[in-house]
Amino acid sequence: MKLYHFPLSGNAHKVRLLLSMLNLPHEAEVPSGGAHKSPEFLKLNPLGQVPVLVDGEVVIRDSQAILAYLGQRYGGDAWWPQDAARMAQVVAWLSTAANEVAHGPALLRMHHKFSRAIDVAATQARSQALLGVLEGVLSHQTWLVAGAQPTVADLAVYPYVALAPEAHLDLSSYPALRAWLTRIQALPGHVDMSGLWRP
Ligand SMILES: N[C@@H](CCC(=O)N[C@@H](CS)C(=O)NCC(=O)O)C(=O)O
Repeated sequence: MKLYHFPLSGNAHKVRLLLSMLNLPHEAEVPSGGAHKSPEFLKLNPLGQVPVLVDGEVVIRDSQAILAYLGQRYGGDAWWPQDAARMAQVVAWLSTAANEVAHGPALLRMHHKFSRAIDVAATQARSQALLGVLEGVLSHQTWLVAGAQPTVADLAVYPYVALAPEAHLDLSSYPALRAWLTRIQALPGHVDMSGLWRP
């Protein structure tokens, strides 16, 4: 298996986490010098973005899609539930990762860390609204999809929330959310990334 990633990409970090937690051997490659826009790379991902996973003949772009693939193929029922209702709950959080998280904390981090021009007030408001929703959910359950074990939903949402300090987001008024971050960081196979919130 081969993962194309950037070290500072929260989307790639989701995949690094699951590969490590599932103990799946893989090589990792960082497309450097704009190689992610080269004709060769665009054959793997026409959007010219990381992460991309190549598993034999299978090529998958998009962090959420990769989590679904790895969870279903290698993770068993715990990471990717087979029950239709629970699977739908996982997919709902994958969708949240691609929408509310991407347009909230992830975008705010792009602004503060990489000087991306954005509507800061609107993005802060979206981020705070999301953190409030997560706090509410995690106040009465351990994982984003209720159950004894984490699913890929947790890994999809985790990186850009855990990177809150780089987005200049204060987590002090979200105790349940902070406890969830700590639980994820305590999972066997958790891998570090620079900029992550720590208790
Ligand atoms: N929806 C995609 C977004 C991927 C994405 O935005 N990748 C960024 C790094 S986090 C990237 O490769 N940016 C380079 C570019 O767009 O040129 C996913 O979840 O994987």
